[in-house]
Amino acid sequence: MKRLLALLATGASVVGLTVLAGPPAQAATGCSAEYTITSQWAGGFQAGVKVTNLGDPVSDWTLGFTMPDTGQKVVQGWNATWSQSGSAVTATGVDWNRTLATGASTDLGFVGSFTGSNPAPTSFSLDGVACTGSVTDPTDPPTDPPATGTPADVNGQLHVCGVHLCNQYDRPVQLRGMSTHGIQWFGSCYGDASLDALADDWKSDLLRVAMYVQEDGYETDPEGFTRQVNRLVDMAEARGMYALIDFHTLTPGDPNYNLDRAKTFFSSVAARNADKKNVIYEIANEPNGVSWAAVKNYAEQVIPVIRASDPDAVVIVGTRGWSSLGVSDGSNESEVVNNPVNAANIMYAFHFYAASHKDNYRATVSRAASQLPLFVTEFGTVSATGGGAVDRASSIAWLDLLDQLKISYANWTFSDADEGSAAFKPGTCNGSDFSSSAVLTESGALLKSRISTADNFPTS
Ligand code: IDC
Repeated sequence: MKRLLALLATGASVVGLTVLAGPPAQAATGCSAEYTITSQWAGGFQAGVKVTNLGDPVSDWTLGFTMPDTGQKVVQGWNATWSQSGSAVTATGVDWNRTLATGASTDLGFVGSFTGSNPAPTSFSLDGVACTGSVTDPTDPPTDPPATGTPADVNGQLHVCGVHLCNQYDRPVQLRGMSTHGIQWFGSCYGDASLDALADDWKSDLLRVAMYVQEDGYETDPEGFTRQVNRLVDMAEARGMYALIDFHTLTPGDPNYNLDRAKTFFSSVAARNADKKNVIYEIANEPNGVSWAAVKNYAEQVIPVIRASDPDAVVIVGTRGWSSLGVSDGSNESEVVNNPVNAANIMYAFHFYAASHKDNYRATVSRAASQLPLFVTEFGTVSATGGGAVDRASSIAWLDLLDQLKISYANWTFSDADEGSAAFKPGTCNGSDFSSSAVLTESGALLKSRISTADNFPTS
């Protein structure tokens, strides 16, 4: 209505109706900016800016602010395109936050450097209008007292509601946790001490159990690997974490190659764990070099096997192009939207590696999230090889996006593999310390700091 009035007031022609010019319409403007230094070290710092649009909807917005000290510089930012000229800093929205509705917020961040002091910036403005507003969101639900109990106790049996993962109160939740590495290689990383640390120190909501099928995995000893998976399901349950049972197909990329094995495996684990509330099934890690139609066919044969024993559990289906919703194969989410798996209570997997997969993948996720229930069952902070340097800016942009969209995630990997994606330094799993910061890699420290913040799961 407001927009129509604005159009009328400018004398525009609306469905054949011409109204003569009245006084020019004044767009409502206003914003608030909350600046927080999240960490600081000698000569450097990391800061976040939460920008809230308090005026009419804006698109292609620019945030501006002034650095009070001449030595303060933005080094690398995320969730916006950043630039600095002298003391003036600007940040413009990227694909997925380019438009801000009235009352909408977006969280931006950057790593900065300083030489003298590091005071908070001043003169925040949105599209040139000073951000003097304060934020009170009347739509914020009344805050429940913080839920007590473990993630699995508080949330109970999960189910899919609309595009979200919902808890026993039918409210959307985001689970944040870690994935094992291949359990055929890193068994020593999954004992009582490490899982205590994951539950108690990391406050992880879930453990993804990556059971490779090839590469000396399940196909070499079906019963032994089934037992190992069940043991980890029990260990997660004892600590109040969800367990995501990952049938870790990778090469060959056509999941139908393992169809019989999948049926045998899932019929066994679903029967054995049917009464548990903490189990989620992921039926194919990363289909690749295969059509969506073939993946869908596989899913429609495996899901009924699970449902026959465990009718109410959430099942996650891998997507084409290494679970990229097809993007890594030159496609996109529309192939799934137009031809969804014929089953209820399911979600679709999306995977990314932050140093390899950036804005166009984020744009896909932000678009697809309103149409498909998505679960990031695996992601890395490094390149798609699982190695290389942590891409901090891209990782934070991804994590912020997932938080904003309430998309659950598991990070690759809770292990001491000698590669950048591992959370622990090599050799950690031979020892008994899984808690001190000395055993964490850069990736592990980043993920622990993100996962361990309060969940605030809704309970009514
Ligand atoms: C990688 C491991 C690496 C191992 C390789 C092959 O990090 O140690 O040698 O698999 O088994 C995935 C896969 C996941 C990969 C990971 C990193 O799901 O199995 O792990 N990755 O390459 N998809 C994209 C990246």
